[in-house]
Amino acid sequence: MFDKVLVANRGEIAVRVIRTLRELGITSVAVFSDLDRDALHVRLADEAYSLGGQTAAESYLNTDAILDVIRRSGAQAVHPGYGFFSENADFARAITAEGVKFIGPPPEAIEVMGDKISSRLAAEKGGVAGVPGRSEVLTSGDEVIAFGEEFGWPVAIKAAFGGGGRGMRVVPSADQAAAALESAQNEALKGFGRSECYVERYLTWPRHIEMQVLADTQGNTVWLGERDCSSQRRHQKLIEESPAPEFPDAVRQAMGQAAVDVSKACGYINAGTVEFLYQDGEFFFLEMNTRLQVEHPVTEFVVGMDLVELQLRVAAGDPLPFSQADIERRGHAIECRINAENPAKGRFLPSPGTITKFRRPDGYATRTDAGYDDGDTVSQFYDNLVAKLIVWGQDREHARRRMIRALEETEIEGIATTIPAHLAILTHPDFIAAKHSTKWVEETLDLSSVEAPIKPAEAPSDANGEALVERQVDVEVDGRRHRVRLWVPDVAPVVAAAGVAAGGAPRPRPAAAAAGGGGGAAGAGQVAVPMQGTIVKVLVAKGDSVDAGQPIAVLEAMKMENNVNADKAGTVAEIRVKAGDTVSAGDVIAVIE
Ligand code: MV4
Repeated sequence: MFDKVLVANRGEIAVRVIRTLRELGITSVAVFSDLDRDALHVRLADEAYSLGGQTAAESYLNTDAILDVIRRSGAQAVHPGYGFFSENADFARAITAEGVKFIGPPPEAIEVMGDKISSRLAAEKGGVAGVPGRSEVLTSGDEVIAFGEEFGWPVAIKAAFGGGGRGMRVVPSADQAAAALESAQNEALKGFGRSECYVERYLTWPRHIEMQVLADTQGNTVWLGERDCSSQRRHQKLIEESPAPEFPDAVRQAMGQAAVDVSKACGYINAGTVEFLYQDGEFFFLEMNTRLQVEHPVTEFVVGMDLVELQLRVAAGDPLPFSQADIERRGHAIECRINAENPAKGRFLPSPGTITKFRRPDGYATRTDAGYDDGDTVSQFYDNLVAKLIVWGQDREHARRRMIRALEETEIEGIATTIPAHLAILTHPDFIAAKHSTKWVEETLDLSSVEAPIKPAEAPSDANGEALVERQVDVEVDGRRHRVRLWVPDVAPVVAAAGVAAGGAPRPRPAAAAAGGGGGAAGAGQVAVPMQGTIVKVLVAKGDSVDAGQPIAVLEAMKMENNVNADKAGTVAEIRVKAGDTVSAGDVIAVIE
């Protein structure tokens, strides 16, 4: 086994890997960007080295900086986590060339599975059916039409080097084929640097079920169990569970064997996940993820294993300590991804900022994998996953109720989170009855009444037009404790600032933008940004007259653009930012008189 392992990641997954390293007595080496100098993964690691830089490209994706830390620290292996270098064959080769182990699959397997056409071919070689389609690069709209005429409409055009649904086009009929192919190719070229696309039959109401596999260097490959990841929106998973509900054991066994066959067909070693679409009792190979996934803890709970420990063991050359027949699955596990996003009205707007309070849930079979603690800042430059809540129960209903209890117990202040959306999903009759598919959150679930967790949907003001902020106060009435919400004048700006800022979702709502101003200046002409981000564009100039609610600037945070609006009508007296400037929650960017 290794003595020292470098974790080339940040946030909850770095924390999760560091914990197992500690348990195994292996020295952990963290790396960090300038923004993460005091991050939780850095605080928990045995050693930590600066990579410099702020953005992912400048820090966690800086190969030279990481190679330099490997040399200086003397680490014998690198755990890449997910994202960043986890599916980068060149990085795996670069560290292998230095005699350092990549804790993941061989680079050749990463490459085969990174190209969706070659991964379809690998599955075919393993005798596993993909969604009916053509494993060839499309060269004309006519080929799409020929396929649609033969297999029926709609069809899906997908980017060969894409994944995660980006670059996918659903084509309902022949007349739209040529235009859809062209736009898919353009998006693929822009997003992935490669324009190749292929065509498949489009399944209209599938469930997304994925199978965890594990392979050692002695030729043993096993499947551990499936995860149902059908609760998602815009291809971002919200809730995952295992076992998949209403999933016959005969299908599970067949899917497990299919996942093993696909893995063997590409020479897979280490932990991996084979994704399938499941519809009308049939499953089809979709793609293989050649990394440890975000949702791996639900499998850990059900099989009672530490997947990171097993990754380390097989990377060190040890055989798997069990065979397929030894693997038992017990009970049911559910994971909720707590993102720094405001789910109000189903919009899921990014909500970076400082976490002023974080109370984790506790209790039986309740696990929190968080990348942050109280006082830590969720930066606009990285993933907005703050924490994962994972619970186990003896069956699905016990796990569901335990998750609701755990979510209700969780207190996060200073940023908005997806917790209200999770509660809406977990208490919905369709989820309870397991009638949800991949489209359910977006097409059926009604989140219109979900409110921002920190701040009311409208920032109210009193009769004098003075800004009000929300406060929670505990009162006792006849000995019974009640929590009440009060909207009061903002007399304690330092405490109020972060909470109000995070709830201040940007939309044409006069008081909202300025409510982030920390100084309680709503309606006073101090236009403040509601969240940390980068100014993309300034839309007005000094001397312009503006209406209340008129956009003043465009702010980008976590890859989404948001308008920052005038809090009152008047004349622009001052503009304090220009395109490219980085701003913090509450910064005043313009003054209106
Ligand atoms: C599909 C599909 C239906 N038919 N392919 C989206 C993510 C990417 N991994 C593949 N995706 C899909 N491919 C065919 N032929 C529906 C989806 C899909 C989906 C898949 C998994 C999880 C969520 C999804 C949400 C929308 C569409």
